[in-house]
Amino acid sequence: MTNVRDVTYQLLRELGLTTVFGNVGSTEETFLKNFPSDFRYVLAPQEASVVGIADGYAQATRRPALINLHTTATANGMGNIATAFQNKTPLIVTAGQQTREMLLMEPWLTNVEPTMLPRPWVKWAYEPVRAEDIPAAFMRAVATALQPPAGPVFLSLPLGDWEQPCESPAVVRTVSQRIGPDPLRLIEFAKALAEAQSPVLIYGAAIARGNGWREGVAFAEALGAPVWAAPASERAPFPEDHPLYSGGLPFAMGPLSKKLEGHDVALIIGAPVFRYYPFVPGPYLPDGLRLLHISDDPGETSRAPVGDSLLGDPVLSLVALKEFFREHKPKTTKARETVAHRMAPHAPGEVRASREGKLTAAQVFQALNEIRRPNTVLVEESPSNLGDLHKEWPVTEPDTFYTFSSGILGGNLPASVGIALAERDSGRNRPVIVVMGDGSFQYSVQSLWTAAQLHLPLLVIVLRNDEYCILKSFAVLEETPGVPGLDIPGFDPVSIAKGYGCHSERLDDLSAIKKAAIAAWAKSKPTVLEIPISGQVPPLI
Ligand SMILES: Cc1ncc(C[n+]2csc(CCOP(=O)(O)OP(=O)(O)O)c2C)c(N)n1
Ligand SMILES: [Mg+2]
Repeated sequence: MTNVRDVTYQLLRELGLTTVFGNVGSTEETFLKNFPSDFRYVLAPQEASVVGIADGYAQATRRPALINLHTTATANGMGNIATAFQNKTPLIVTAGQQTREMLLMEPWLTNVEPTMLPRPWVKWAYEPVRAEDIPAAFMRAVATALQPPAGPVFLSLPLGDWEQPCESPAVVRTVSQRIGPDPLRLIEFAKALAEAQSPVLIYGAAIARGNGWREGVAFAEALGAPVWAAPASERAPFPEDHPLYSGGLPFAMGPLSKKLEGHDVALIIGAPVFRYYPFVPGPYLPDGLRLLHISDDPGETSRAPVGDSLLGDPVLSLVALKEFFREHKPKTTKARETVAHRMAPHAPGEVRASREGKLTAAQVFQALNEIRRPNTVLVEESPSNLGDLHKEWPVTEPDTFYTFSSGILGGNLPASVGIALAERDSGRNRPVIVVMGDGSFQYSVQSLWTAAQLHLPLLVIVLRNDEYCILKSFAVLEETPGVPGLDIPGFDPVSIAKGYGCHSERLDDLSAIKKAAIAAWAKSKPTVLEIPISGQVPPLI
């Protein structure tokens, strides 16, 4: 007689979900009992790391990832679940639940309202009403996670359900992952662009997620319009060495609208309108600019404060739009200005030695850029140094830049672990580097243990300025002097990293940094380089 566990594992096998990213507790052991040898369990010693690793793995493999967390302790992973929701990463988040026999009186580890806990950051949350509904609930979870906009879903699974009889095999279904754009609306958009005197394109991360660099370049060249990256893009949507590339738009109203002055039609595709951060008053758009918007996320198309939207897959839309421009004479072949600060929403500093005698972040990035291969995958969570990073490290190949779409720290270090694992699993074996602020490094630092246990040659750069520098910039902008808690002296990243099983050094010399970075990618364990950098508070905008 087969039981719920057998049927569920067979379904997972058929769906190709044979890696479980997890952190186990008593309420999950019944699911994991006699763990099949064709499955792999990737343990991370804290839930935030589990979710972040799975997010990176799912993004890098372009496949859903399966997560198993511990009942209410799912809450420890909530920040990264929220990030995955905004990253549009399909994650099947599961968690054990106390046994149905005792749930009514709420024993230890009861997930009291399991479908409420992860909201609003999951597309669907469910606890099956009957044990034998679990396999079909998994199938529905996968279908829901994959359909656009993709995102995390949550299943709460009572621990006593797995041995329950379940006679029929699960039904395996497939769903499509792209929604075609309305052809009539597309004609309207194409006409507006063709008639424009000075069109401009704004490309978003969804183009990268949809593997659409080629299609994005082809359309931009056919139209002959400069291309901006949407503000704070979590993926690079366009080659940053292309002559039409203009840089990243700032993430504040006034400054953003200033950048678009002089254009009469803008098309933003695959991003929200717009991703802002500080409130800098100003118009959404400059006078005389008509905004067109394409996204496959109805949340984005409905909450846009300005512009006319079209719901549809960004890459399919680019392909369809290009057809209208076959005979078109491109208006331009070059961006108007040379790129001053690429994707970054705030300005880079100068590359020069600091007065304190410490290296600047820009010097470090310049050195790393010199020695890296073009296909090196860069992951980033280094808030105050973003401008310098994008200036010194142009992203010129697809799928070589990842960061979070949420601003919730703690997602990118574990994501880099998942990405490095995906590089190895896929056989691509591209080098992976993650650049972390010393504050950001702390939030999901446990993921280093997983990277060490998996023998991943991940290079982690920790920029040590002993402060939450970006918040000092914010305090200047917001005119809030005297805020406590912005200095973080006394951390020892090298000891922390060694404690998790990584190779680690503190380096303050550029040639030593270059040598250590090259060596890191040839190692069978992660390397963490702590690099003291000068304290400079760059302007936020
Ligand atoms: C989980 C989480 N907690 C707190 C914050 C608020 N926050 C934003 S930036 C920042 C400091 C980042 O410091 P660090 O990584 O050292 O970068 P630096 O600004 O020094 O470059 C903090 C605490 C956040 N965004 N996410
Ligand atoms: Mg810092």
